[in-house]
Amino acid sequence: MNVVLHEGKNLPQSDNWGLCDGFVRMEINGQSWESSVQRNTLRPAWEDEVQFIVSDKSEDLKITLFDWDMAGEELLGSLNISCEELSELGDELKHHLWAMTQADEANQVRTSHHPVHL
Ligand SMILES: [Ca+2]
Repeated sequence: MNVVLHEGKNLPQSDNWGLCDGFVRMEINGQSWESSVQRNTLRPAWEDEVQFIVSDKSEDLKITLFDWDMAGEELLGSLNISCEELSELGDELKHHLWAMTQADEANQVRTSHHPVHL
């Protein structure tokens, strides 16, 4: 399964001396991937792509949004969506999913995917 991480918007200003340094971690079936860090912006544009090996469409893809900091990372929100739900999004337009994170309704991350091939 290929997942494309496009962009985020309305990220919180979580730094004292700056905006936000957003990055996203995706995990599924013991596989983990991290995007690049988009420094000092509330509207990051990652345009990163990752490929996961999926054996069961009912598995959840866990998408977690963080603010990068010198001292570590700060959790901003996360979302779980099953591969089945992703594949049911259907045509090209619906491949664009604005995923509302659960921790803060203002945090949004847009992902899209290509059809799941099993
Ligand atoms: Ca930061």
